[in-house]
Amino acid sequence: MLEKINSSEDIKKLNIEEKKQLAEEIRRYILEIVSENGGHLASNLGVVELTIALHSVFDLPKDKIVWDVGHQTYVHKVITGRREELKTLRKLNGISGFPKTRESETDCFNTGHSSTSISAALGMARARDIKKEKNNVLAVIGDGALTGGMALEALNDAGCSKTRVTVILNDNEMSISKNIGGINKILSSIRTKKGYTKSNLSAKNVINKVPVIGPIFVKLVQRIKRSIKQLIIPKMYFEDIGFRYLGPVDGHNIAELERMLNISKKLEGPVLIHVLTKKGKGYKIAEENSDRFHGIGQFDLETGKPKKERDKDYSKVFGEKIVELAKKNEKIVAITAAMRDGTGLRKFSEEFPERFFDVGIAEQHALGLAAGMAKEGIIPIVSIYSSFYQRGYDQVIHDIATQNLPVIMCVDRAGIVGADRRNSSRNIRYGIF
Ligand SMILES: Cc1ncc(C[n+]2csc(CCOP(=O)(O)OP(=O)(O)O)c2C)c(N)n1
Repeated sequence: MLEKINSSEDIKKLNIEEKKQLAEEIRRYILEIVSENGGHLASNLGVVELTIALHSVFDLPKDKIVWDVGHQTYVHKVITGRREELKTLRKLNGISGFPKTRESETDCFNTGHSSTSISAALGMARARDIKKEKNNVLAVIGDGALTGGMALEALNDAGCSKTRVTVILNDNEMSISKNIGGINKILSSIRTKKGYTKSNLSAKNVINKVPVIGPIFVKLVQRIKRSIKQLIIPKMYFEDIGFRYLGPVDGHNIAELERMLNISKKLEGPVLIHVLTKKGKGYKIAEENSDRFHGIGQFDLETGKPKKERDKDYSKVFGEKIVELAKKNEKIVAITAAMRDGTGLRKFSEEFPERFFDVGIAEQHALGLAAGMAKEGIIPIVSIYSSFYQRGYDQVIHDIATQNLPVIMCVDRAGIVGADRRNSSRNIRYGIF
């Protein structure tokens, strides 16, 4: 099946059973490549059905899909004519592991840093309206990336915009580690309320067909339903800020996903589809250890064990040292922006849970938080990858440096980094893990 797929058009010709088979073949293919080359595994295994459904319903490149972070686009690349090239992943001059507009016209926007997709999609949708065109624009964003301030700023703008744009929330309850924060709590409460949208939409379609009285009745019923919904689904956050909320939908059920996507196409204004997926889906070892299989080096497919043990690197030394120092000085706290394991802070988080702060993918906030703590005599150690420090540039200057506050900033993955050396002209990622 896989050999026959060279573009979205080929996907559209398949029936559901064939698509299911294709999903399994794509999983196997990605597993083989990533176990050999290293790469982002768990997130890609989680979006196989979602990507197939998106390509079944939408027409790329006319329709635009902006993938947040972009680490989950291997499936999209396989489908859009880059199946063989994917074998060059993480090799010199090889294919990029992220969307690259110069690689394919179906990659409509370059990503890498988290939480940019809703802004970009809204921008593309507004541009479409100005040009009086009709195409669909979507952002696919994870629940982790939704903790980033930029995503929340964009939701705020999109929600009241009346612009036809769709946000697909790929909710697998994980960032790299377990996702955190208040919005994640809202999502947890919605996750369990399956099937609301289904009854809501089908009832609306039937009643709407009754002449004159139908639409008035629909409005009344909707108002009542909305109040009931407020009771059933605590805090309809997305509807309250102006989105039409669809879901939650099983992200591994292609037929159900296609049905939801087709509904979204007919709706005006901003829509959010809440898709529930399992990180690492289909490869048990990754399902059970999705944090370790988020981004991984070469590993043995049978056992899931790494082929090479990690050398003692900066992060490891840092992780050991900070624990040693924290034992001697109880004012030391550690702050991470969703990168506990990558920055070597796991041991610290286990030994000093009350002095460890994972703030989500929120580098600006991490630095602002550290500034506040330092002002009050605490010793905050903030560890962020070099590339992501860019997000907190203003906070470093405005909140920390100009007030001369003693915040200790540790820069992980600075310079040219071993396994990250995808620095050929097409793959520059400045050392992002
Ligand atoms: C600004 C920024 N900070 C940190 C990262 C590192 N990072 C890459 S993916 C990821 C987790 C994303 O979680 P989610 O959006 O839920 O996607 P999933 O992998 O779970 O599908 C993180 C923290 C990043 N890419 N950009």
